[in-house]
Amino acid sequence: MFETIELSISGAVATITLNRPDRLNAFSKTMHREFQQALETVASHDALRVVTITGAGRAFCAGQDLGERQPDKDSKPDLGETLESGYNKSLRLLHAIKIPVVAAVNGVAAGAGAGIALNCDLVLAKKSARFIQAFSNIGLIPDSGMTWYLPRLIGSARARAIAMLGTPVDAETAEEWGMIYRSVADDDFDMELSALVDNLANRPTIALGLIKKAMHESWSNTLDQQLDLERDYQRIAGLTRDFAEGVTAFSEKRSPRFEGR
Ligand code: T3D
Repeated sequence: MFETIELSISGAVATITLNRPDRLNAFSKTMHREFQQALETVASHDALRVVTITGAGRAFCAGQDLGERQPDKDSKPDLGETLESGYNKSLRLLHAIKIPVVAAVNGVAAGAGAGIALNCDLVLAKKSARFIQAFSNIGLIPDSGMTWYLPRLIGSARARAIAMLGTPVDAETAEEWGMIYRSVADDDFDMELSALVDNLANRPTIALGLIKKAMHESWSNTLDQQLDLERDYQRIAGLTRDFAEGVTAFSEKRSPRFEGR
């Protein structure tokens, strides 16, 4: 169905694989379109409880396909327009997904490739992976939300340095800095990923979706606004079957069987 990505759905778990390994999964025009279609499919699939995004081959994603940005002396590209219809549209779709999205960073994540990973809810990376704010190496500024996320995640000093210098950050350092959730030994990556995805898929999905939204909105809210938001979202969580099951399981001293409802 797709040329540049793979979308597989197995039970409650969807996996989107960026699939242009000979270009390190760089985003071509077709890939932008297909990635957006995959995100829309996932968002509208009621039975899903977790989504994973990963890369085929040795890389996660090398950002924009620079083969499509070769200089042309007669016309200059409008990168504002390509961002709006490409990464910005995708990231808005990604944030609107009501279930957890895991970035499984199997190798280098550069430019907007790093951006896509850091926009996901949890980032699990192989120890050998690197995150590169490659933008300034080619005369651009970080996009895909990186000027927003980086100072918040790792502090302004480090954010400015890696954005201006394009210095690669290895996965262990990324974890230490709070840029990603965890880095794991390459040999353990598949096992750790599957345990993480399995755990998420069996947790109370509606609550996880509300946690995702609440955490995201907290960046621009005052404490007072956030207390209001917690009141409203907790009201929704309190009406779910999973809340009833959680309390019943606690009283019966057994593990809860959450259904995501
Ligand atoms: O344009 C807009 O719409 C605005 C939005 C921009 C968003 C952005 O993402 S801008 C940043 C674009 N990305 C980059 O600048 C990263 C470029 N790539 C690299 O710096 C390096 O390839 C890596 C550090 C990612 C990996 O290095 P390495 O040594 O492991 O691999 P390599 O040998 O450089 O790459 C392997 C192949 O993939 C190679 O092709 P070849 O020689 O085997 O035919 C290389 O050209 C290709 N490749 C890697 N990155 C890209 C790419 N081809 C097209 N576009 C790429 N981004």
